[in-house]
Amino acid sequence: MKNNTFKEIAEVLLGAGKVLIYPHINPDGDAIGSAAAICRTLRNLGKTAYILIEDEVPDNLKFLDKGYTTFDHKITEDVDVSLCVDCGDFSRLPAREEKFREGKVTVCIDHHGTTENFCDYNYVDPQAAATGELIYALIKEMGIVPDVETGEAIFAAITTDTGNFQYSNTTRNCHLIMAELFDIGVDTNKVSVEIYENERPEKLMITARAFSTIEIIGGGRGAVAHLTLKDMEETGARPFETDRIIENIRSISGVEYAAFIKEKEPGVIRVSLRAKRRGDVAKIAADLGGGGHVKAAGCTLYMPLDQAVNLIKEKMEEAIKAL
Ligand SMILES: [Mn+2]
Repeated sequence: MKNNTFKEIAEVLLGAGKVLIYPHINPDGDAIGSAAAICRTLRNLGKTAYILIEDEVPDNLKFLDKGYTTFDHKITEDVDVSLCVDCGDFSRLPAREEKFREGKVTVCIDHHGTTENFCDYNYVDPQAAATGELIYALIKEMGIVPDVETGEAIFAAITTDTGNFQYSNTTRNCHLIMAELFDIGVDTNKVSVEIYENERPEKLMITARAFSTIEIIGGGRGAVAHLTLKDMEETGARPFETDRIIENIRSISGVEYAAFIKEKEPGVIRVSLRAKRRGDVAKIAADLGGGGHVKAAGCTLYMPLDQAVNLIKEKMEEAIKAL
């Protein structure tokens, strides 16, 4: 699998009149930040550019969308370039695949290790903490100094995919880019407040409910929490507002394995698993028909909630014994 160069991809974009940008489904900060940064850059160059989405942009990322995103496949015809960002295969843009293929040239910029070269031009770097890092390099290769708004989008991409520079994927390059963003005048505190201190009370209510169910198992090395459908209804929380609960559970001192178990529908249970230092949750998830990474994985179980909680506790106890 061979990457194209940023120079080759920069030339493709500079030669295009109309570009549609494709972030992955359930878009996160990296997907939206990367897409917004390149969309802004292309528009600044006088090109027609939109971000074609199939899911709502999460509330705390809406500030990045300055009229870039659209659900409308007819927004522009004769697309020169279909550019997918932070997204490595058609299963991550299912409702947009046909439109994506309509582009005269297809380009993929991504950092997922599982991404195969599936476009005409590809740049996939699993060492990059965020696709935003790659988009930043591409913009510079286009000969452009990013403006403040572009810089804010790049910051959003990198801060969210690195757990605000805490995760093991954080590199010197992430911090070098931050230094350059300061040089162009990005107010990182302002953007951080938008992303991280912009929650609805309902999110805190549902988080409190999940916390109240925390069980410590395996002699302190495991923690499990759960939520029922009723919890979601009574608090009025939105589905994505429980996304970060699992990281909070993992943050407990001494915990190596964390699980967050959520009833999506009666008998349909979504399980999120995390490992801290030594554990491997990919194995547990795969055993249960799911998948993911060594430190972050998940699966769906088709059984009553209490049964799912017990099953996960058993699996975790086993894994903790093997630590
Ligand atoms: Mn990413």
